[in-house]
Amino acid sequence: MPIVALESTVISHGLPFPDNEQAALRLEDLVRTEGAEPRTIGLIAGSVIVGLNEGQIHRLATAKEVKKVSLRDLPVVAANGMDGATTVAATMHLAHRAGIRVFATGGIGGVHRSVGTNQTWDVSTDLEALARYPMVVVCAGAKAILDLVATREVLETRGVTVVGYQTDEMPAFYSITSGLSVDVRCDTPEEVAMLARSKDELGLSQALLVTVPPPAQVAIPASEIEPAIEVAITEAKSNSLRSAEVTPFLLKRLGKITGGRSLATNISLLEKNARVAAQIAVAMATTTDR
Ligand code: PSU
Ligand code: MN
Repeated sequence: MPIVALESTVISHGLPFPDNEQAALRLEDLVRTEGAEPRTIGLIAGSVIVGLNEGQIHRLATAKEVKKVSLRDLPVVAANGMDGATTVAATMHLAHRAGIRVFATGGIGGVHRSVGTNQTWDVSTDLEALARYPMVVVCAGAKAILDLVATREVLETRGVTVVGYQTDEMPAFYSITSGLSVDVRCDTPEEVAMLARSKDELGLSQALLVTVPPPAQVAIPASEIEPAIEVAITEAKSNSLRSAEVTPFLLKRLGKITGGRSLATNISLLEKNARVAAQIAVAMATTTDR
């Protein structure tokens, strides 16, 4: 059966209420429309749920005390019976463990920008997970708040094959272009399925990272979003934010600074990615049968 995993950090920490709950349910509907089964992943009272129900999605969209859960947090949240929203890294771990091969998100985490001449060493565990779990991960590239050049380099170092889906260039989350290369272009779900199959047959542990440009009607050129990103990063710095707080803070501030424009783009690209992931899952289910 074609299945698409979906993450929950974007619900609890990436989008504001009520957009987060609506988007989460809509992503599931879009996956079903394309003929696949959605499995939104998270933790409820310490239990891992692969396929949250509507009530559980509501809980993660509204509850105050939902921990952002990356790999290192998984045992802590599980052992302490807490609610947790899983990042790309933690979702990949749990989805892979459940035998799911395709996963859709918005933008992956990556290398955060240096502050002045200071390398912060804030590098998302998402990059580690992409090197470790052999899944197909569908995204709009890495989040634009990051150092995209450095993020691209780490993907290369860790042996992650980056696919441009109907593009020759890696998208930059809100923007269609980034100036960054992809390793290969695929124009159809079937091409991605074939590539995923060769990767698996070669015994590679890495994910196939399928990068999908945001829809043209809502994409924001880098020149327009960059000033807002710089303002948000300066604010994060003066608030001495660290670690897991940084990304949610920046996304929230960008939404405010752009008057909701970045939020609308974020939701649209999540929707597009969910559809493409479902189409790939369907293609993978049919090609393996042959
Ligand atoms: N994509 C979005 N919004 C998000 C995220 C992805 O459109 O909020 C989340 C993912 O869960 C990703 C996390 O794993 O942001 C990255 O967090 P960090 O930089 O702290 O690793
Ligand atoms: Mn981090």
